Amino acid sequence: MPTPSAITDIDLGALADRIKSWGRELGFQQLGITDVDLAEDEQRLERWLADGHHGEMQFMAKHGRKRTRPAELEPGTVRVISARLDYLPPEVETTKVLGQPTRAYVSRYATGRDYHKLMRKRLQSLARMIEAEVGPFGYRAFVDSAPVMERALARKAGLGWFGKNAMLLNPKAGSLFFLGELYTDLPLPVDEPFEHEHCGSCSACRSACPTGAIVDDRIVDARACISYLTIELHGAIPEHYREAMGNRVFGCDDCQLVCPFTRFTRVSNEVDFAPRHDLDRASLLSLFGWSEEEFLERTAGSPIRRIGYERWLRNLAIGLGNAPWSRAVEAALLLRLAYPSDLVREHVRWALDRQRDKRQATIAVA
Ligand code: B12
Ligand code: SF4
Ligand code: SF4
Repeated sequence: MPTPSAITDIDLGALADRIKSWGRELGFQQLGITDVDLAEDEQRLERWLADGHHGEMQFMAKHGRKRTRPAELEPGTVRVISARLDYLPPEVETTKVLGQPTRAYVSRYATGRDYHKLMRKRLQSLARMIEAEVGPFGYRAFVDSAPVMERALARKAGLGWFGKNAMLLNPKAGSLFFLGELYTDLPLPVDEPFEHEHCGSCSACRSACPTGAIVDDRIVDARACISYLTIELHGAIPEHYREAMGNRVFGCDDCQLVCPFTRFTRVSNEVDFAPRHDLDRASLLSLFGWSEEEFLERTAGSPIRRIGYERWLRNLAIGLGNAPWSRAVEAALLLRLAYPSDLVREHVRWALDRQRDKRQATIAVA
């Protein structure tokens, strides 16, 4: 943080109100302010790590307590401004695509442009607006880019509660939103933490999770989560999860789509989040047919780019293995049998075996 703030003559309560209204002008749907005490969340995180739920995500373990102690990450931090940005584009189908096994399901946060840059820019604009009012002050903007405990901070800042699916849920907006933060040295008044838990006796998310990744209320074992398997995991996807993945080729939304609060989702008209290249509706075959050049060109600026072409083919091969038998699917898979990557070839072989089994079953019935 650049300099300690000269805060002596500032009405901090009025400033907090203005920060929230500037945030909304900038396009955020909600902002809240919290202190930096995450002692309870720290214990839960340590338990989660000790249980190995982070799998290969070493970035979750390697920063010591910086994740749960904001002032250790950014010295001087006494408050965190937490911001929510809704992302579901209008007229985008969800469950319908999931139910069509020849189409690819890309998690709805990822069909348009990546959110990180957009959100960070807005948080920086917010900081500049504050600076124009109070002069130089210490701050740093984060969007899932550093060891920050975003959901725990958001809950403390009053933005929502932890659903049984571990998502931060807002009673009036569901959970299809991103979170970002401004760490600051301004001793702003804090908001009431969100204490009320609205899940009640519902457990729809736990029953709906295709791979049983929600191992307890509010606890996701990432190693079983389709989001982790398709985005974070670098190697082979364990075979026992492949069938359950269905046509989900990048991320997974099931535990949110079944949630009764998702009906309160407010659609977003952000141009950046509008689906590109039909990623909200494309067939598995058309995406599997993309060349590497096409992949690189069409995923420029998209969250999908991060996984690279090899893992993209790996994920799509699983989707095709799960699709109903067709000559076209078998032919497309056969073409990839010579692809120069063991990872891709192994998933293609698995998919071809599934397709052949289904072909034989089809012939037997006929
Ligand atoms: C690692 C990670 C993942 C991992 C692990 C997920 C997980 N549940 O931890 C994987 C790859 C699986 C993943 C998947 C997804 N992720 Co993610 N992920 C993260 C990341 C980087 C860290 C999360 C973390 O700290 N996990 C550790 C666990 C221990 O913390 P936690 O999940 O917050 O759990 C808390 C609760 O379990 C709670 N808890 C447990 N028991 C109890 C009891 C009580 C009484 C209370 C109050 C709390 C409580 O304690 C924990 C700490 O407080 C954050 C960004 C960030 N820097 O924070 C994004 C983030 C959480 N992910 C996000 C999204 C959108 C997703 C997906 C929806 C993407 C997709 N569609 O595929 C899925 C959803 C899966 C799910 N149901 O959680 C958003 C969530 C927004 C929201 N509304 O909640 C975040 C915040 C990114 C962002 N900037 O917007 N993710
Ligand atoms: S994102 Fe999908 S796999 Fe992960 S916990 Fe939710 S429903 Fe389960
Ligand atoms: S589906 Fe039910 S239990 Fe799960 S988060 Fe939503 S309200 Fe809570």
